[in-house]
Amino acid sequence: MQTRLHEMKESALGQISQVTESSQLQDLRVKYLGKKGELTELLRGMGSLSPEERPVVGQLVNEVREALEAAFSGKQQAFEQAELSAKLSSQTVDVTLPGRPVPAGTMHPLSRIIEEIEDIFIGLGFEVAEGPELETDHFNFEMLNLPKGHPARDMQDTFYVTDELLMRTQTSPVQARTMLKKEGKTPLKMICPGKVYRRDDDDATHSHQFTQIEGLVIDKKIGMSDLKGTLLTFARQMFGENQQIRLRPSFFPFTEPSAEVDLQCFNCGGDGCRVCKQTGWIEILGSGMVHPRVLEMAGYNPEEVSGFAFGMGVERIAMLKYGVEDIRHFYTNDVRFLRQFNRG
Ligand code: 2U9
Repeated sequence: MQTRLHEMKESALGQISQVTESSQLQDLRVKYLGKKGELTELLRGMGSLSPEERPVVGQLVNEVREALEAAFSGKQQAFEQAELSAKLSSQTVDVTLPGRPVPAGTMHPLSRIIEEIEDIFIGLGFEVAEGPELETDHFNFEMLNLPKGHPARDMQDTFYVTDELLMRTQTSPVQARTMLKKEGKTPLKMICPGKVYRRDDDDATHSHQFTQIEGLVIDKKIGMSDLKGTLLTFARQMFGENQQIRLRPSFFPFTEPSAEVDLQCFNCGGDGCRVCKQTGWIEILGSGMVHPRVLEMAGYNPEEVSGFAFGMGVERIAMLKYGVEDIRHFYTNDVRFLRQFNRG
């Protein structure tokens, strides 16, 4: 039996050293060490040995098993090492190859205009504030002197979510919230940019969702002259140093008096053309002195302080500045349109 064990060991080690594939190695392992393998079969024959022989043969069986296990795992490791080396050499990275260009995105024209307008007003000492797009009826309407039943808050114009919640129709509720937070303190100089929503049919100049920037100044002795000076400075920084503006009487429930602000036509210089519809002037924003009721509701004393406010549609400003003829270009993300705003 001992001779057979020695022979088996020699033959197995010889075969293991000859193996060239991992699957052959697996077959050999089954052949010698498997449940029905040769070594296991030999062990079964141990019952016929004498008590003196048994421990000697038992030890020899263990030695043979260990020798075979070591040979199998040595060979297995060699296979794995060879496989890894082959993989590494086939996947070598050529660091001298030129990189693939990653196309950079461009800033959206509306974001650019918002930043430009913000920069102008920050330069004049204004702060920038933002607020929720889903608003309460109270902040969107009541606080702005638009009581229930007022024609300007017609159901047709507003996306209601519940009886009390709606998509804001203007950014003014942000100003109302800020005024309450300031608890009547002055000065207050702020602008708020953001999305607003109105029930409207979309066409070349209307969109059910658009971007507004509104501004508000409250302090002692604020007058129409402050309003005009501020908006003239804005118009000149935005559209060019020699621009002229004019104020036209208007009406808004939250300002009294109210004025629409026109810019002298930059296309014809005021002579009248297609751009200004032959009037020489182009409307760019709405404005007015904050209504005493609005000041009062938001915690300011209209006997002691006064303020002016204004509002503009960012898309309208962008369309005028860049000569865009359809507001829908801003929302459809055609890269041929968007790329034109980031040259150089
Ligand atoms: C408070 C008080 C007053 C904001 C104002 C306008 C005039 C205005 C329109 C311009 C084009 C809206 O985007 S648009 O359709 N806005 O004409 N907005 S005064 O007045 C306020 C705001 C907040 C507390």
